[in-house]
Amino acid sequence: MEKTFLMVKPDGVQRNLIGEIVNRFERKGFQLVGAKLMQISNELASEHYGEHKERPFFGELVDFITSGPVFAMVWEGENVIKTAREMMGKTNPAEAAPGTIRGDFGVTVGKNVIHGSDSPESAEREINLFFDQKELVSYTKQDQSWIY
Ligand code: RTP
Ligand code: MG
Repeated sequence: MEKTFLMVKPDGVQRNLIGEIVNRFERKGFQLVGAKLMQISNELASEHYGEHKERPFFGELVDFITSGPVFAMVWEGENVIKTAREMMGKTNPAEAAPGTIRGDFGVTVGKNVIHGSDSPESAEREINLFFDQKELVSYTKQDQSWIY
């Protein structure tokens, strides 16, 4: 089953949006297979955002993503990579549609609440960068007749 890497950025954690964001993906029907609150090192940030290292905002991006804890997650489901990107909205919250996470909670492009992998290749790379295989728990939903 397809997996993606999603991360509540430091602004989202500071603004108490972890629950809101987890809730949206759970209610959509995706399955959480790994999650942790963590502090990103400079090395990990530079590796994660390596594709942007020549861009003028790279320094700011690394400073911001290492400025406080993030909530790193792996989610599983059919077409989850693309659908999660759609649920996040456009990179610049000013252009993100209402109803999307960035459209509902973001204001500026530098602090846009959430990260999500943008392709199958980046999903695999980012999952392996942030998680050990043993931290991921894939499971089948059980017969729920015992839950009331
Ligand atoms: P992300 O990687 O964080 O999920 O965001 P994204 O794919 O939607 O956007 P991307 O092009 O990968 O940019 C990575 C992050 O860099 C910041 N950014 N700042 N100042 C600027 O013009 C600018 N442009 C991009 C954003 O925080 C973006 O999420
Ligand atoms: Mg990106």
